[in-house]
Amino acid sequence: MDAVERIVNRIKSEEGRIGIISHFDPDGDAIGSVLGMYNFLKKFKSNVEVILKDEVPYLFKFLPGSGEIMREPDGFYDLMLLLDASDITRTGFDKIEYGNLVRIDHHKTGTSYSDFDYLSEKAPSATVLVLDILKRYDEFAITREVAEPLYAGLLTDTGGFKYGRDFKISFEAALYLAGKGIDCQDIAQKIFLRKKLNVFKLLSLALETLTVVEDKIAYIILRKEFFALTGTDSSDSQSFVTYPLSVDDVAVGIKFTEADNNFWKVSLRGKNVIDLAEIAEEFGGGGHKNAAGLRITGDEKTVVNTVVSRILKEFQ
Ligand SMILES: [Mn+2]
Repeated sequence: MDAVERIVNRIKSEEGRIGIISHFDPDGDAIGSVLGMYNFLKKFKSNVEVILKDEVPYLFKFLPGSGEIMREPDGFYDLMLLLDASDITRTGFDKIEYGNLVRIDHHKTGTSYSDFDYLSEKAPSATVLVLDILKRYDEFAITREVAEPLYAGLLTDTGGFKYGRDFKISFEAALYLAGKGIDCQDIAQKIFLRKKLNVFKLLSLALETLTVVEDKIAYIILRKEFFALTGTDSSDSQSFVTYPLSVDDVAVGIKFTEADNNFWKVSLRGKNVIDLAEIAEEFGGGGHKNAAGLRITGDEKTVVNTVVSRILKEFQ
């Protein structure tokens, strides 16, 4: 029995409460994974819940089921499915009660929880791993409202099919999902072409901070005041790290976001030159080779200097 079959049997045999959960600050893949799984399992189980700590960003609210997401766990879950998250602490909840925890994820780093875990860092998105499981469970139940969130996760984690380790996996999954009645153009338009004007005002402030270091690293800084000035929040800047990464010759793009006074969220994106997951891990973060994140405390200058000089070391 392979991992996919083990996990399918585990879910099928569960007669109690099933929880589906992912990381805080959810991105397209986190939301796509939990909603794809949820919309599918609802067809077979009466006791399934989906839980995310933070609100679904505006751009993903069109995904079917997004209005049914709970904002905190409610009691004991016999089976908890942790999707697109390297560790249960990434859910952002202090206390979650469960009998069995199963992790389905494509992050390079993280914790293994059970014999039913399905982990593959080759997968371009966690939604592709969810798709593997649902195909084996019952292909005929992969309807449009299941396929749409799964496609959204694949589309966003690959940056619109720009990033990935094995594009064959991405395109095969995309082709399969496109055959399930979804409108790929409409989904792409809704996710990439619906920015509010104040998001551009935020971007304009962020781009004023764009700095290139030794033609290898470029970064932008999102100060707390920028969000207040433009009436935005950090979820509006999820894709901004693409701008420093887009600078010619630069190998690493960084986005520093001030979450609270002296508390920073740092996003790292790469062009397949150095392993950013390893660097993020040194700071207690994690991720993938070309897309990783970490959190760090300090004043702006110190934080920027610490992260930039650590990455620069990789080029010496
Ligand atoms: Mn992901």
